[in-house]
Amino acid sequence: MIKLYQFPPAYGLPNMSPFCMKVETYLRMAGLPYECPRNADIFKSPKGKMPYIEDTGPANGTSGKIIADSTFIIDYLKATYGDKLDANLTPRQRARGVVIQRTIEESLYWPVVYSRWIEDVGYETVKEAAFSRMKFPLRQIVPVMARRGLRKELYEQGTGRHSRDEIYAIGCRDVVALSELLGDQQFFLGDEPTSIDATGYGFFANLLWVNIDLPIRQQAQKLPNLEAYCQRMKSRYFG
Ligand SMILES: N[C@@H](CCC(=O)N[C@@H](CS)C(=O)NCC(=O)O)C(=O)O
Repeated sequence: MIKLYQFPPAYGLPNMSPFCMKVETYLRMAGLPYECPRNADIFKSPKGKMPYIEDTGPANGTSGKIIADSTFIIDYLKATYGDKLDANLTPRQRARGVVIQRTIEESLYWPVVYSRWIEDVGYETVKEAAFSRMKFPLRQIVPVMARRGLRKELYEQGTGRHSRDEIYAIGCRDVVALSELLGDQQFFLGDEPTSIDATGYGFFANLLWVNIDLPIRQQAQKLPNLEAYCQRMKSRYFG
């Protein structure tokens, strides 16, 4: 059995973490049974981040193999259970998938983090969704510490050194480019879903369907193919 350790669902989405939602989406796309243990503990994650998985294999009860990081998890699942989703991709499509993934996860991710954690309107929304079930005084202390940590991370990564306008210029440019690459196709690499769509859905659903009314979301809302894409993924895999 595959155990997916991740944050609890929030905002009516499977997960408020696009990386967690990516792995859950992939598991559904690949038709792999999984369970999400309650109270997953980020401090038990080998890389100190969510998601991670434990795979006890077909013989449930054997000591589980633990893998952290959404991309390495998907690599492991492909190697262990087969890779029907991407089997027929051409080298050009694979290359396009890598570049789309990097744009979403390594570039667009940071303006999204900024809008959620640094902007007051975003912070109030994530605070309510992620921490309101914690006991007092943790629910007051933990979000402040998380915000401080992410501010530092943004600065060290580089995005946090730009002005607000510059950060949204980066994010909006990524959103427009990704919408253009999706075009009128059903999925990012054509009319059949492939593993890159786990990333696409995890991120764009989190951008479009979490009510944080800031420039990056406003930009995505102007591009109807992104909304249609998310609806398509939702009804196919979470319907
Ligand atoms: N490269 C990692 C990124 C995972 C990641 O950044 N997870 C965030 C949530 S979106 C997290 O766990 N943050 C908590 C922290 O950094 O303390 C992956 O692909 O899984």
